[in-house]
Amino acid sequence: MKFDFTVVIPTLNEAESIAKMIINIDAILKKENLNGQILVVDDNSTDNTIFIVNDIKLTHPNVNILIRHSNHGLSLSLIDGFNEAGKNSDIFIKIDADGQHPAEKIPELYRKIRDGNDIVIGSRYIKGGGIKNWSFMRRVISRGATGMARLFFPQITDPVSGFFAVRKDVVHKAPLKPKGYKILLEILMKGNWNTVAEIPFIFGPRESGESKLKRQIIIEYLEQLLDLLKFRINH
Ligand SMILES: Nc1nc2c(ncn2[C@@H]2O[C@H](COP(=O)(O)OP(=O)(O)OP(=O)(O)O)[C@@H](O)[C@H]2O)c(=O)[nH]1
Ligand SMILES: [Mg+2]
Repeated sequence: MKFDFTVVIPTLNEAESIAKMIINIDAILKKENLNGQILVVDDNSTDNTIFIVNDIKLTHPNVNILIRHSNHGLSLSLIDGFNEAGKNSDIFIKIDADGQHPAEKIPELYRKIRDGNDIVIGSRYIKGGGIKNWSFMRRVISRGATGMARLFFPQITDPVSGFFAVRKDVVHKAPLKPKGYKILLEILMKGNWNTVAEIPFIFGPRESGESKLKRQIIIEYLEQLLDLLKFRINH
């Protein structure tokens, strides 16, 4: 079956929120009459995530799960997820499982791609966007991370957002590096795109479950920036 787009949700032990997330997205798609599928890309969670998604799958033919047994990691999961999604759709929308990204904005992300944009980014830093309930320290780190990425893309306010839509052609064959957390930055740097748009969103607090954000991720991010700098110099 062919779908107009795939909503890709990476998961690692998100049993507390995944059912709510899928049901909410599915309801939005139905309400807006959109022919989208939902693909969970799970890194072999040790909680009930897989069981819960498989259960929903029984009654929702547009819901699927890809379970990864090796080479765990967020970016690698998304690359695999895009490959899987590309088998029956040409537009991918990435959203987190923990309720921090507003699923109500999925139709707008999709429509803006359909209007001709190659990438549409949910931005925390344009008018109407923002961040809720973050500690001072996390705001500072996030601002720093975003500021460094903006040196590469001054026209984009949130090049490290985790909430975005992209055309298959942009990522297909792009030499994306599987390391790190910031896949959008890789896509912007190495993907095959011409037009990008941003829409505002409020990054809410994690609704439940545990954060996977570790200190290691900051080091990986700096490595990623260095790699992208080399890439930019060589291309
Ligand atoms: N498949 C897969 N998913 C992951 C991995 N790490 C994180 N995720 C998922 O990626 C999304 C983002 O991870 P979070 O831990 O929420 O990161 P964050 O939003 O920056 O941090 P918090 O604000 O603390 O939630 C969530 O849906 C996670 O379940 C991973 O290694 N593999
Ligand atoms: Mg989160």
